[in-house]
Amino acid sequence: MLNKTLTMAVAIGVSVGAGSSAWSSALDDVMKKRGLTQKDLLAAAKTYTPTGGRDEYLAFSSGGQSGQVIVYGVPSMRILKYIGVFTPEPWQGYGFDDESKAVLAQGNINGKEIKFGDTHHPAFSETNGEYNGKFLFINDKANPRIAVIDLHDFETKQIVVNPHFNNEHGGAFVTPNTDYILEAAQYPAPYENEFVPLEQFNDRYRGGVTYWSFDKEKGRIDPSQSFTVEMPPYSQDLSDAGKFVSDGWSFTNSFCSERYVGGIEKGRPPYEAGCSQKDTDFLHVVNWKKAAELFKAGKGKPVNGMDVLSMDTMVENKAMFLIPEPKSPHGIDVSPDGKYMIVSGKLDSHAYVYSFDKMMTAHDAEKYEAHDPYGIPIVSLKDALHKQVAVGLGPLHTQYDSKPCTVFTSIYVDSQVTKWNYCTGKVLDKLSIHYNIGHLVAMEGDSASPDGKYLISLNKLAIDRFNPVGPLHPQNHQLIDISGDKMELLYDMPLPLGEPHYVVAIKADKLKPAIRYKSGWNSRTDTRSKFKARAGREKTVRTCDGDNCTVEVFGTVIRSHITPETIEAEVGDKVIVHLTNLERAEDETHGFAINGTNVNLSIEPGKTASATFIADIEGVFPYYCTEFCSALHLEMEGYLLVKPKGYKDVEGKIVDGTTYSKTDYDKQVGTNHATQDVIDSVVKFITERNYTDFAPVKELVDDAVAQLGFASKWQKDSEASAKSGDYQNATLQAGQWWQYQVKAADIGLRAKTYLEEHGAVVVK
Ligand code: K7E
Ligand code: CUA
Repeated sequence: MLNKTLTMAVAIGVSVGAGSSAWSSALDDVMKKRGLTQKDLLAAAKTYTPTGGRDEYLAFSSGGQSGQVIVYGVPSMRILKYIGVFTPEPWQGYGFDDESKAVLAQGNINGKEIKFGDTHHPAFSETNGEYNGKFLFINDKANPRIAVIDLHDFETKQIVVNPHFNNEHGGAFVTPNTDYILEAAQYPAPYENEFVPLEQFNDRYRGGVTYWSFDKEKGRIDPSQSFTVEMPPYSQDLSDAGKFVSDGWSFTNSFCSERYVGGIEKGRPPYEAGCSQKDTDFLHVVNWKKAAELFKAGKGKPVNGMDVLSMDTMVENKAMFLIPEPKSPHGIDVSPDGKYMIVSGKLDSHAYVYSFDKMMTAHDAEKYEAHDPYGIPIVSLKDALHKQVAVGLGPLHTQYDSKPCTVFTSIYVDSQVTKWNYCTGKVLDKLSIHYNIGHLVAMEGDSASPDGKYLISLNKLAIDRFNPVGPLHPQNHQLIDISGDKMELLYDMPLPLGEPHYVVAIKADKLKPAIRYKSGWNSRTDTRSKFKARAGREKTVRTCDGDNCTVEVFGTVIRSHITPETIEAEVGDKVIVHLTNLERAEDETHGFAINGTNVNLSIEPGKTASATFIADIEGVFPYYCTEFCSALHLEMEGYLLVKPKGYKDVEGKIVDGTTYSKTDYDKQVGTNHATQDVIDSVVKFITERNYTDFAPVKELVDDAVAQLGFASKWQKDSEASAKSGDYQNATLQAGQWWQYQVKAADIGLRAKTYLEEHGAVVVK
């Protein structure tokens, strides 16, 4: 097999070498053939990551309508993972195993299963305003929900449904020590789950911001400690939390403060017109620390099981005020030192820089220009503004550079990124992008200490940038070098999974993801699974309560078999399969799928996963491992037998398709001894060297030793069978002995290669 592959590779090599289209080893020649310029080569050199190389940053992108999160590396722009969040994701068994179905069910609304999410804004957990690499939060705009993803294993652990809002956009934004996760409503609606006519919009419809309390010990949102701050029926948009000087405050902008209600079908001008008449909308400034105190002092009123702090309570306690902001604002981004807030208006060509110091001076002195119709005081724009800068048409979002006062703002209408200085108000550079940029992300660009280096432009339209794939185009994420004075476009990456909005990027070395789970682990709850099975203790139990019978399997998977290899049930039985992956080896995931049942598990090393289904039709259902885990992966199989009710098993036993003699046995044993010689030589190579200095090799060696242990068990069985003259079983058992040897050899060779490539030295 190996020889065959080698011969093939050599043959291909020869034919390529001889053909006229061969690449030359000269760079010039390759450039000419591909039509590349020096500038292209330089850009390529800045992003190209050689085989085995790692990225400096990991970017977590919202997956838009896919309801997922997309993880990719920067600067290589290689996609590493899709994390199932609000939507089933078959590869990870997310939404298929019982454990993750329970997570998705937390997101049911009024008892109804919600099959998609519209993710917009991911946010990392923070310590003192710095990303700490522990958790990622993301919102669902369509169904107001927030999800918690644990970055220990990149799995979704929790979904909470907002009890007050019927829509939201301004989530998820965290406070500097992850005390709260902010979620702002978008389209106003009544808090109570009842019908209220649009005629009562001003009185009964409401916006607001929910402050979800995060239990850092448990790594979960605690709804019992969370509350909503009631706001007028303006369409609240994005938020950001203050930090350092502005810590304790949060900022939420809004559009449609006209409170316009459309109704084009009744002859009313559309929302579009009515929501953009005024020159300004409102920035909501909230003292969330004060609000949290008010909540704890019992000043909230429960609505749908969670407290609401009314506008009156907030105003009485001087905990909320408004500031006018440019027409139809969109993004709000607090500076790394917490002193400034940058807001851009989609229908204005300016970015507005607010000074926290100034707005507080006015607020403290109660110097208000007016009150809004709900009695909320308004600090004048003049009293809060630091600078107003013309940045381009349709500015949306802003990211901070590592250089002082330097920011990058996305300019939607002009399809540009504008680099400017918010201290002086000077525009420094403009770069065209392709096309219609939405958000943008600089490395750790919304933390307390942005890294600069790279900027990614998250474009709404790709149009002509890629090979056409039909009317629905991929999104285009463009990588930009921002290390110098001038921005330089490096690379286009198509993203074909929903419309991402925001992305956050973290230094890769802040993440410490696990390689394996503790054995028998329910990864969705992060507790030991009750259904964990150990090797040799697998069992299948059938119990009946009257006519209702349940077949429950406590099984295991390991290269290359599923235990049990047969599951027997009667038609109508409920079948529950729990499988524990016994592997400790890195990347040895096994899958489990059964025809016609939607059973599809991904069982990573250590994990226990379960599937429950009704065996509702009789028949024979093969099941198998869906991950190509080993040379005998295809043999990782079994049968679910669903028998008619009351079926009597047939007499007799299984007749082997092939029979074996002493000759076959001797031949197999000969092979095994030859294989053992190869293993011994590999073992010698490894143990002569300082292999214990290499952690991955030590793990491989542990795995190989385990495989050899299994081999010797089967060797003993096979020798015992041969001794009793049962050459049929002796041959098959010798075959199993050899299977384990092959696995050990495979692992040993991987270890040997690693040592060769990493300069191990002979020590004895
Ligand atoms: Cu600008 Cu949802 Cu943040 Cu889209 S949002 S771009
Ligand atoms: Cu396990 Cu394939």
